[in-house]
Amino acid sequence: MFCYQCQETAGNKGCTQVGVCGKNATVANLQDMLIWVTKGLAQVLVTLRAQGRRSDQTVNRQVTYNLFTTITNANFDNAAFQKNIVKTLELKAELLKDIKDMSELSEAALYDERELTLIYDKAVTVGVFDTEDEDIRSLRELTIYGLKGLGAYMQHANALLKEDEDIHRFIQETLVKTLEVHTPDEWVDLVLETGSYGVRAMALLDEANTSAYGHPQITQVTIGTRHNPAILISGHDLRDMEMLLKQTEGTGVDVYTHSEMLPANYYPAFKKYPHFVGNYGNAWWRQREEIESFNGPVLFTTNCIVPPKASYIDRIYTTGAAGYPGCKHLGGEIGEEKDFSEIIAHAKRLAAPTAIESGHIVGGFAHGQVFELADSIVEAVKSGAIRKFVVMAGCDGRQQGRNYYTMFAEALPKDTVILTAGCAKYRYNKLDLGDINGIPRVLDAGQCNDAYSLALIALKLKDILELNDINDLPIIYNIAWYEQKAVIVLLALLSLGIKHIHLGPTLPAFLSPNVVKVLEDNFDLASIETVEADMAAFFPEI
Ligand code: FSO
Ligand code: SF4
Repeated sequence: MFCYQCQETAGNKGCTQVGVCGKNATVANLQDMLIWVTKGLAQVLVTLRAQGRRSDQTVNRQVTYNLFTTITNANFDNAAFQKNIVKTLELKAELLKDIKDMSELSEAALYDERELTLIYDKAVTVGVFDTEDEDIRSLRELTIYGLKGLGAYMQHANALLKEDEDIHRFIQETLVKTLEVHTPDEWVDLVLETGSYGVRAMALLDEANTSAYGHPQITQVTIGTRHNPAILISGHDLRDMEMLLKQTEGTGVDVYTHSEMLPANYYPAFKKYPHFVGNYGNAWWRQREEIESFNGPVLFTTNCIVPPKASYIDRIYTTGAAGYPGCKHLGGEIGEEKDFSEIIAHAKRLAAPTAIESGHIVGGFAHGQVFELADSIVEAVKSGAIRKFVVMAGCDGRQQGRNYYTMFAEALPKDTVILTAGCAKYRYNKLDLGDINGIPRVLDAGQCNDAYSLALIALKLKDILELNDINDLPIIYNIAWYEQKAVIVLLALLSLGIKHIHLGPTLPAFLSPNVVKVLEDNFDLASIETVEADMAAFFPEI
């Protein structure tokens, strides 16, 4: 195996024996294989489109699902990958029958060995090192990781029956390009184009979430517990959240969110459920202790799963693209009502959660809510009460150095406001950072995909303040990344022309020195240093 797709990769170089995330070599190889056969499927789809054939939604969704399921910490289940590879090959074989001229097709498009031993043999021969040149490999993998994040956001939008054929077309055409030879400049263009499709996918998901569940509102989220048995739900899929809340209604089972599901508390449609208590715990990497004390079953709708301890593995359920061997997977296709009766019955047999915190945290500052507050925010900017906004969106992780983000938030001048989205917020959302004229100093827009809200807020401020360039805004960017959804968020911001982004806690191992140089030269992208050094760089006037 060789995997370097996430921030915690071994030695910031690559995982070669087993993943720091807990992924074993077999799963890593099968993930590479799934990506490779998906590129083949994409080429068949692109060829059929050129022949004038309309694409089929089921097949388009198979492509995005395959990308999604290989994201860090989403799925550790060998059997699930085997099944998906075979399914992809079957779909491709059917479609190949309609291709008139196969002479231009790649090995990935023509490959059709469905026997497991042959799949395993092939799996060790495909992957990151398919590309020899270090810089091209870097740009190619950057594109693929962006597509994985894009695929994840598309699936969540699809779950709410929102579609965009053009995004599917782009994903497939780009997958085909990753099989081809292109110049470094063409790759850089493709990376940025991937970012602009990332903006579109995040917009689609925003539209899917807000049209189904209303616009997030300022909310005081309970972080304490009640005395009923309960289910903890984690991940990003709001449609799963809705189904769980409906099916637990009147059963005596409470529902709490964990990690990236926290923003579900901000949606009007979910507030009406009296058994939806609030949020339990922190970011994904704290789950081993927090699931222990939660006592009840846990539903993972996406990443980030940490390999469960034997003491609670029987309480873990997965759905959608998530999976873990030995844990019950609750199935259901897009458009179907999933059956959560088993996890609900399980919850009833278990004790109520043990309290680990009490009180509230505040969030719900997505674009709709912030636009409602626009007058007071603009007033505070114009009067100088708010000196700067600091975008600290992205992911949290278990690396020790990430306490940088807590210290950075604490060290910020008191006339700054943090704008956040994603699980990075857990590093500072329970600090008492106060407010500026009633505006909290931490404004949480929601999940990592809600970084889209932060972009909309920036664009709106640019209009109101009558600025020509988004980079003239009093906004600084200090973003934390962990996995591939953060990659598409970063590419989306770059595609919007945003410069001077600081990225940490380390720069991606998959960026070669030359690619880092291109990003530095064109976007002024920088890594983080110490809190003191970064404070001095961001606030030279102080
Ligand atoms: Fe976090 Fe995990 Fe949203 Fe990621 S829970 S790290 S970028 O999956 O998805 O922010
Ligand atoms: Fe290593 Fe990250 Fe890949 Fe897991 S996802 S194997 S931790 S690089």
